[in-house]
Amino acid sequence: MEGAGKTTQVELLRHRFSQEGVSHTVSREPGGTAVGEGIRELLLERREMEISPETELFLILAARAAFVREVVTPALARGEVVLADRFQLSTFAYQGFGRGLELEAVRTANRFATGGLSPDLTVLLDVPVLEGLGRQRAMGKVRDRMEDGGQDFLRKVREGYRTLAREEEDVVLLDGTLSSEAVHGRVVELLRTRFPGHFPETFTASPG
Ligand code: Z5A
Repeated sequence: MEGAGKTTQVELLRHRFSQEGVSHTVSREPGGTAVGEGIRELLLERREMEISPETELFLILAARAAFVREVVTPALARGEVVLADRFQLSTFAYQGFGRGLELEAVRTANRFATGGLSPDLTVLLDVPVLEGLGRQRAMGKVRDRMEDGGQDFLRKVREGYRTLAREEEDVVLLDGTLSSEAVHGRVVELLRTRFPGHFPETFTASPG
C-alpha cells in the first residue's frame, strides 16, 4: 500500500546486502527504465488526463515489459538479487481488485509482459489505508492520480492484497505498522528461511 514503508525497507535491505557483499540491483516500478519513467510521469502526475482502467493496465504492463528486459533479466544473468518496491502483485491489487478489471485477464496480460518471469518472493507490507496516507501526508508527499480514486478505491486495493496473500504461495504478508527496524528484522528472517544457504551466515536480523 501507499506509505507502507516499501522505500524504507528496500533501503535497509540494500544497505545490509552491501555490508554482507550480496550482489544486488534495486529498482522501482513503474519506472526503472527510460520508457518506464516516462510512463510513470504520465500515469501518476498528469492528473488532468482521463485514463481508462484498460489503458492504465497496458501502460503499466508496457513499463513492466521494459523493466523485465532491460533491468531484471540482465541482473539475474549476472547472478544478482533483484529488489523492486512493487511488481505484479500491485497490478493484481490496483488494476484487478481496485479498478475492477477481470483478474484472470490481468494475469494473462501480465504474463505476456513479463514473458512468464515471476518473483521468487513478494513481501506485502500491510498497513491500514488511513495510516499509509497519514504517513505520506506527514512527509509532504503530493497526491498522485492513483490516490484520486479515494479511500474506497484504496480499501478495495488493500482487501485485494490481503486476499492475494492468502491465496498465493510466494506472497508473505508482514505487519507494516511495526517499527521499521522490526519489519526489517522480519524481512531478513524471511529471506534466510526461504532461501537457506543463499545468504552469508552473518546475514541475521540483528547484525553483530
Ligand atoms: N501502481 C499500480 O497501480 N499498478 C502497478 O502495477 C504498479 C503501481 C507497479 C506507484 O506509487 C503508484 O503506482 C501506486 C500504485 C501504482 N499508487 N499510488 N499512489 P509509488 O510506489 O511510487 O508510491 P507509493 O506507494 O505511494 O510510495 P511511497 O509513498 O513512497 O510509500 P512507501 O515507499 O511504501 O513508504 P516510505 O516512503 O518508505 O515511507 C513513507 C513514510 O512513512 C516515510 O516518512 C517513512 O519514514 C515512514 N515510515 C516508513 N516505515 C515506517 C514504519 N514502519 N513506521 C512508521 N513510519 C514509517
